[in-house]
Amino acid sequence: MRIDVLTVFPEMVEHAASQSIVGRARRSGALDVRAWDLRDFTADRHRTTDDSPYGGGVGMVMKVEPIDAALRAIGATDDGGTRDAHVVLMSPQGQKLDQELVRVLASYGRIVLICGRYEGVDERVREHLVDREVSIGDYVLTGGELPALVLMDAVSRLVPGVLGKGESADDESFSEGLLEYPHYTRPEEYRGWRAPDVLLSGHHAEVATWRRRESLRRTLERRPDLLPGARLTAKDRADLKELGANEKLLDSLGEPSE
Ligand code: 4F9
Repeated sequence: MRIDVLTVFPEMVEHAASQSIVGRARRSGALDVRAWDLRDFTADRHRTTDDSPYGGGVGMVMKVEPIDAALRAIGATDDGGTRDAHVVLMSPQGQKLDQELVRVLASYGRIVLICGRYEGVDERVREHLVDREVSIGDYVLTGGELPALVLMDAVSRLVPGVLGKGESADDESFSEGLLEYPHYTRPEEYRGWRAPDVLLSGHHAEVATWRRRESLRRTLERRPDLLPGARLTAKDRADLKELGANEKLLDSLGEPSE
């Protein structure tokens, strides 16, 4: 998969995307990530990417021309404006990123992430140049670079060849729509804090049952809003009832799977 990032801070994106699993995937060829400096697509002596807002007011607005020029130069759109990539504007006004949207974005062969700044991006970028706007949550940031890196991280781990064999299993919990069960590793006891005996028992079936129940317990306690969208068996429902789920919640669950 190819991911192009348009930004006024290409070093920030380049640095983050050269580390860890994304960095390894780039070196292996599974991912082609390119950070572009919007200032390289300006035509004036000062390489201006933003300007004061028409109508007055504080702050600056990101200009449309460098973004349009960059999209054409990198082959994301042709001269007729036809898109050869899925173009995303990182914006607090966009659709909230969740694992379902991550899967949609991972299905494209090529995406372009445009990093705006909070004061704003010329509305014509939204109107004519992008396919969708994506937000990573309801808080104000100084720019779209960190959101772009969050999106890239989440999408990359679904691209074939990015995760190794041992790394890839853990999408399961979220694809089931539940929170992860608790994890423990050595030592068995630390300052009197013991790891649960069942995990040390070597009984694989009991471990699996315990983990499923803990996933259900956690989701019920912390994120009950996830339960109606989760894949639940008849046994899961019975466990939820035993864990104290109320009637209203139990009624809101879909038909059992399996
Ligand atoms: C973008 C915040 C996406 C949340 C972009 C300032 C942003 C953002 N999600 N904030 N520029």
